[in-house]
Amino acid sequence: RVADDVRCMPEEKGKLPWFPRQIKDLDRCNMLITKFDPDMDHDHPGYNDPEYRKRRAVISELAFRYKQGDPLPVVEYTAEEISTWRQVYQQLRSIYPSLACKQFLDGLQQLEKECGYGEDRIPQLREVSAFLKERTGFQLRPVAGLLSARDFLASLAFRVFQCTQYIRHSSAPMHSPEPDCCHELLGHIPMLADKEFAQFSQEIGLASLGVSDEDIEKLSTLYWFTVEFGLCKQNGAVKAYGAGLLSSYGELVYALSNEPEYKPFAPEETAVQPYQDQTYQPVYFVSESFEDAKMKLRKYSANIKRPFTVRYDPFTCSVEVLDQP
Ligand code: HBI
Ligand code: FE
Repeated sequence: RVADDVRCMPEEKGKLPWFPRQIKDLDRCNMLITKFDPDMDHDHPGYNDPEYRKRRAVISELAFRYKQGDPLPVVEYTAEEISTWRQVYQQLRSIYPSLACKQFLDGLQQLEKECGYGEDRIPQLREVSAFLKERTGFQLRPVAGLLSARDFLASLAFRVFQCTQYIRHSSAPMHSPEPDCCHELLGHIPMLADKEFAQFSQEIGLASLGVSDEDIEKLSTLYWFTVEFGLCKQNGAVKAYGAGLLSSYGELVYALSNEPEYKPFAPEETAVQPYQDQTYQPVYFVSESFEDAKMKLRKYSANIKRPFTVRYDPFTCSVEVLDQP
């Protein structure tokens, strides 16, 4: 019993927070944040729909039971779920060509050609994960909802993307308070098929391993303003690459209108910018390119205090810890 209590202690003084060393350890990175889930959040569009909540419980169970290395669960989506997907797909697809960055458009085109993307069916995580693995080495694992920032970022260190498998409520196809498969499959997956972006994502993950809660907060904010809501310059125009934008018609149009404020991506400043998870962002950060963003992030990460350095070994899918005192 004592050992259990110790393991559950948040962060003891002077002790490093636990972090995964091997891909198998991600089975322990499963701390969910319930603030937006349909059983807890009274404003969730599915809160008063027992059928929806039952369906969510079934899909959650698949994620809870999943262990690293298992085949990804297949969900047979209902006609109502596919109809929600179709509405989201059609509406967003029509504005991508003018507003999304080139890497996103390339990725989406490949997914449509080779991975069954289209408005008529919801792609299965299993086929999408196999597709990504071939392109960039990223793979998916199912997750039941919003994860703690520490656990979510840690999985990126192993090129594992924790991916929800349920869909938003049919009464609100254009908005979801929490990540759902529309957000993951349309917002994140096309970007994760890009080598440079995949590298950027893994580096945020590696930078997060074993750091303090304050540094997790900063990295999480960096993630928010890049991977979720980032803009970048391309041929003199500003385009979207953030998944939160690319999965929300309203915010995508807003972000690229002349209403919001733009600032250049600068990690020291971006990491402490207050952000919004209830409505549109008041400010967006614009990167010169992914190469540039990656270099700036590297410089920032090198300055985070940590009594060791980490190196990812792709042959064993594990993290080597060096210079530990
Ligand atoms: N959990 N399932 C899931 N999906 C995300 O995109 C996600 C998350 N937890 C935290 C998070 N994103 C980010 O906002 C950062 O805090 C890392
Ligand atoms: Fe996301």
